Amino acid sequence: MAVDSAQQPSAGATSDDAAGRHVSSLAADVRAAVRDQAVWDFHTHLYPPTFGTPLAGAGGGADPQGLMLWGVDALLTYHYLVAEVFRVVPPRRLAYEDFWRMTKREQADHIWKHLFIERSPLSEACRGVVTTLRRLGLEPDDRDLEGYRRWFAEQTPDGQIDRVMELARVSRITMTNAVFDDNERRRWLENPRVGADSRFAGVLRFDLLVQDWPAASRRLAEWGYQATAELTTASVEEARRFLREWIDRIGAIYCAVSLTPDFRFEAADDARPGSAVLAKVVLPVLAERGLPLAMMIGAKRQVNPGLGDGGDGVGLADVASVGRLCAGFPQNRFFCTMLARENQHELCIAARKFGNLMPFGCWWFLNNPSLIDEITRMRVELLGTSFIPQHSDARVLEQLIYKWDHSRELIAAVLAEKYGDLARAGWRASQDEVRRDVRLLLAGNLAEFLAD
Ligand code: RAT
Ligand code: ZN
Repeated sequence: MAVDSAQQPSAGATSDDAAGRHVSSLAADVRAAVRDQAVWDFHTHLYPPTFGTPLAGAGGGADPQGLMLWGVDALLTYHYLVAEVFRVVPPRRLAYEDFWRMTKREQADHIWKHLFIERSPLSEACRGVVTTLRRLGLEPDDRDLEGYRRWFAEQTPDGQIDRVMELARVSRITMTNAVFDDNERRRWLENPRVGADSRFAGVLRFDLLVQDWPAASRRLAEWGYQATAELTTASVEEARRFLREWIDRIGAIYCAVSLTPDFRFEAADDARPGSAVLAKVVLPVLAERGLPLAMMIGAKRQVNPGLGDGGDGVGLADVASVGRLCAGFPQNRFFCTMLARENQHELCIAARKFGNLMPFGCWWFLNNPSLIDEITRMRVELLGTSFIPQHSDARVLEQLIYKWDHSRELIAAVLAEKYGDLARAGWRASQDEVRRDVRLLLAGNLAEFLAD
């Protein structure tokens, strides 16, 4: 078909010149589209104030065990930074127990002193604190921790959620509701409306069920379900009842499990307890409810328990097992992220084979600029727009700001380059087309996969 003359390069100019001009305006369009598009954050550890908060802010009592973490002391005591401070003040100089005995404020002082004042905060997690303070209108260059504390003490938890969501342009925050966590479980049982905040979406997370069925069955039995260590027909029925009840209580939009690198799935009749629980309990209930399962695979639990949440390591996972689940359960949908850099290519290939597999995010130790750039680039090359490029994994509310600022910049740079390559190949994406694609990446793919 003939090309419309209006789209032809002007007389005297080569089509390469026109493509070059297009590419430079395109880069600006892409950056604007990525900056403006509200994101639905697929996976966080954030909660609304109804779950209690250790930092009350203006007007209100603090709940020391509260789950909503926010404020500068919480930012500084993020477990990524706890791990980093033990590199510069090793346990032979400050024992783990002595660190954990300190108050949050003392821990924050310790981290601030050693990671921000006595050396420059160059790591990604440190830079994140700096970006966050600046975008909140504070001046990180002042190095005034007490001043930042005073500012946070004047905010309310609820108002801070709105402010942060606006600054980060996050339209919805997906929680991680860990049913085997007694503190959280109690809050759901005591207040059925604890999760009723339209800014947040619930996710039922049940690692123990798949990772250690005998231990999970003991908890279920304590809670009144007739579950036994042996996965009998009666046990399967009771475990299904447990899942259905908690999916309803939480209003879960999907269910989730974190699996260690040694996780294997061979076949539906696989005798391993984890595989059997997936095949007989989890996947049938999720198929019946039309909910996907998110699998996060590759964290080696508690390689160094002294570091608490920061003590997990990473290992190579088995992508073939994920492929077998997708093939064996075509009626189920799977989100998947893996922690090892070396798994990323194979996971993309698996996603090319199985339409019921949606790769997501650059998780935890991969949530660093060089790796986000590499992984996003590879995913675009192999999957086009059909993946979820990032989730924040924020544990502290204000982290949404830096996690999304930093990731947006990287995603935009990769996309600008890819649209440029496409223009040089002869296909110029319009501004509307760019915005459409960015919407898919930052919100639409997730919404469509959930709704399927
Ligand atoms: O990234 C993290 O904060 C980890 O501690 C984990 O929470 C991980 O993301 C998970 O969901 O297990
Ligand atoms: Zn997480």
